[in-house]
Amino acid sequence: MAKRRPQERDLAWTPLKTRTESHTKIKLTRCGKCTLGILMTLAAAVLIGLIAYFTTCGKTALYYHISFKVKNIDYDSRFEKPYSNQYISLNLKVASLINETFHGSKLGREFINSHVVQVSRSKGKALIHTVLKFKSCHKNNAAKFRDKIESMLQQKLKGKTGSLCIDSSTFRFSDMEMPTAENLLNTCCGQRTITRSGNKIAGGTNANEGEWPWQASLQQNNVHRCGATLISNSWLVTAAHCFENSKNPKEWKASFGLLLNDPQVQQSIDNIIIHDNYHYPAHDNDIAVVHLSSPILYTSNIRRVCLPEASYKFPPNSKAVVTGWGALKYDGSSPNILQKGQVKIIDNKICNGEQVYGGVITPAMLCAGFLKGKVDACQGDSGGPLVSEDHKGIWFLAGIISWGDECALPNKPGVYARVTYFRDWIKSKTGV
Ligand code: 4AZ
Repeated sequence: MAKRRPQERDLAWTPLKTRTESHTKIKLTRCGKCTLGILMTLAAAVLIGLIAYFTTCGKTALYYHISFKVKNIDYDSRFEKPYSNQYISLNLKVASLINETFHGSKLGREFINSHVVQVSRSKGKALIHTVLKFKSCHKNNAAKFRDKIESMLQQKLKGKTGSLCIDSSTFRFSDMEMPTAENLLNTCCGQRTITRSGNKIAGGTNANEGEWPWQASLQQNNVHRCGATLISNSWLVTAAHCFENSKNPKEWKASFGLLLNDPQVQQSIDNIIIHDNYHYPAHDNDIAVVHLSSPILYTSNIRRVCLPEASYKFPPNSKAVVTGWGALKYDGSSPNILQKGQVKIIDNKICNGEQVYGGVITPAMLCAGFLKGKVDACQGDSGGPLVSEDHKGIWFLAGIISWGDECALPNKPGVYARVTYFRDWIKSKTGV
C-alpha cells in the first residue's frame, strides 16, 4: 500500500519538537533540490562534453611513415612479394613491435594499425618502411600528438625490440597525407577487407563493396563491354576478344567499384596490348593487358589481385569464384550490382570429354563451373576474373573469362584463359 506524505495541516496535531524537525526536513529537502539541480546541470554539461568528444574523437585519421634498418635481417627480394612467407613473417614481427609500443599506453586506444609497405636494401640489410594509422581525438593538437608518437617510437626502437635488431640511428619519422597513406596501406595483393560469403552472374548473387576489389569494368564509349582485373596500380588483364570492335584506347575507360552506374573511380586508358597469337574468332590466346593513363590510388575497395607463379597448379575440384556484370542468363538482362558465383575448377581431361567440349580445350585454357550447370560466367563477363583463395586467405587470379557454350548449361562449363600459362607473357608486357 502507498505511504501518505505528512501534509502541512497535519502539523497542527504534532508536538513542537517534531514540528521543528519536520520544518528542518522540508528546508533540507529544498536545499537538496537546489544542490541536486546544480549537480544535474553540471552532469548534463559534462555528459554533453563527453558525447561531443567521443562523437568527433576518432573521426580524424592521422598517418605517419617510419623507416629503420634491421641489422640482423639480410635483404631478400622475396620481401617484394606480399604473399611470400618472408614478407608475411617480417610484417608480423614489425606489427607486434609497433603494437607493443602503443598497447597499454595513453595512445593505445588511438592506434589503429601498422603495415610494412616497402622493404629496401641498405648495405645488404633490410630497410623497413612502415605506415602507421591512428584515429585522433586531438584534432587541434596534432603537433603534440605527433611528437608523442615519435618519441614513444624512438624510445621503443632504442630498447628491447625482440627478434629485430634495429639500428636506431637510422630511424626516420614523417607525417603522411591520407590518400598517399591509404594507397600504401592497400598495395597488398589478393587481400580484401570484406569477406562475406554467399553465392548472380548466371546463378550467382550480389557482391558487397570491397569484396572483389580487383574487379574492373571495361567500357567502350561509356558502355560496359567486358570485365577486367587489376594486377598493379597501372595495369589490368582482360580478354583479347573484348577489343574486336575497337582497339583504340581513346574509346575505352575502366571503372572500379560495386555499381556500374555509380562507380567509385573511372580511369582513361592509354594502351591496349593484345596477344600476338590471338586470331578472332578462335579462342586461343584470348588475353590482353590494358594500361591506365595514370596510376590508380589503392583504397580498401580498390586493390590488386595476386598473380600465381607460372608453375602453380590450381587443383581440379578446388573452389574458385567468378565475378562480373554480365548477363544473369543467356541473352538475359544485365545487373547494375557486381555479381559473384562460386564454381569449381574442372580438370582439362574431363572438360575435353565427348559430352563436354570434345577435345577443343588446350593447355592454355582452364575450365570451371559444374557439369550440372547452374553457376557460370555469361555474356558481358568476358575478360573478368576467376579467382581462388590459398590456405592463407590470399586470392590469386586463376583464369580470365573467355568463352563457353551459352551459359550454365549442363556439360558446358565456362572456359577461361589459364593465367599460369600466360604468366611470363604478362610479365614481359607489364613488368608485373
Ligand atoms: C561472352 O559472350 C561469354 N558461359 C562469356 C562466358 C561464357 C559464355 C559467353 C561462359 O562474353
